Amino acid sequence: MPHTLQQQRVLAAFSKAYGSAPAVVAQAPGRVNLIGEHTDYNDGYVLPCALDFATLVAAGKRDDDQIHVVAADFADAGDQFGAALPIAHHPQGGWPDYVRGVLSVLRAAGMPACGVNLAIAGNVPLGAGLSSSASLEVALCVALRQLFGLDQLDNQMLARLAQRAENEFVGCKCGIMDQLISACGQAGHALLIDCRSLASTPVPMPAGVAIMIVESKVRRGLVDGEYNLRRQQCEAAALAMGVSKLRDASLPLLEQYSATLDATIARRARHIITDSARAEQAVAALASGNLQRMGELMAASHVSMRDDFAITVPAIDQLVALLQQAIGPQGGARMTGGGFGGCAVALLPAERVAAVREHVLAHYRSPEGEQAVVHVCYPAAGAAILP
Ligand code: GAF
Repeated sequence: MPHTLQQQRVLAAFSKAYGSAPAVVAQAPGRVNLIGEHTDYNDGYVLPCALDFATLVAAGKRDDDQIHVVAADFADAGDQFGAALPIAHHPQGGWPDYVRGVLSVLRAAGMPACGVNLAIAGNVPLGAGLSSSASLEVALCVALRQLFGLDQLDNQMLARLAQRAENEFVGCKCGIMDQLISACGQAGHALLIDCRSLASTPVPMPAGVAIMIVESKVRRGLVDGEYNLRRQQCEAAALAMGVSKLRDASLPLLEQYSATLDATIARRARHIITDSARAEQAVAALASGNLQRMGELMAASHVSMRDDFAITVPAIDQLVALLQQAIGPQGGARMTGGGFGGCAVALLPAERVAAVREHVLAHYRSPEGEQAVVHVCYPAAGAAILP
């Protein structure tokens, strides 16, 4: 049982707050995306893995119609609100709005107006771009589905509801990748997800290949505004080229519009078209264990995020360059996630991990002078009820 410590923490927080044991404990993992960034809301391809870091939610029914929440990772900070719709935002925003958002969409999807006690604990690094918020949303959905027997909601539907909570309640217009991989991840595999149909193809991680995640410690400030702006720019590009989503565009089509498209909008579109194609191409590279090809695709993806999509920052560029230098031709590295800080992901032969880790710890410093934090991860299974 990989989450024993987190399970103990969430059970302790629940019993301290409510004086009883929960009826249900659910877990949902964070994620790392190997390649295909910002392609999800353009109906393109992504290639993420669920991580062996997770958020756990303990839940039990109450006799009234109030929702009570405690968060062990925020010094047992709490929130309380009524289950009756409409559910209002928390006056200070922050993590309570993810809980309120999920309750709001679940109530609309058939959850009764019954009170619930909730406790939350986890070990997904917060604010590092590893989808701690999606893992919280999905863990809440899975716990409440079980508590109220909402069996008509399959994992894909839960992922959609969690995404809706973030889009409509929290206000980040994210795509489906983070919630879907958290709900549907498969141990030992990345998933190639077609974000139009939501069909996913499991891609086994080749034996002897390590996934390294390196936290840059660059704080991701004002990210939602930039994220939503990228989404608007992609929509503008699709509209200008007469397609419903950039998934339906191509480099030749982009070329046809080169004289009339705004240069920034054209670069945003080029990133989406090429990175979605790279996600598809990465499947063959991984399947044949071709780390050199995978490294080339990851390097091209990083350049595209830096120059065309403009979502990297100098410290992340430096971190990725250090990783690429230390890894050499057998493997590669790129920024992963929404951008403007967060983490780099690297794929490399397992026997190179110690040397690469040492190189990065010795040579990288964030703008505030912090060392990187290095994790070696194993692709985990998606969300589940814990025994
Ligand atoms: C964030 C979003 F939540 C995802 O939907 C995705 O767009 C990602 O950024 C970039 O690939 O994690």
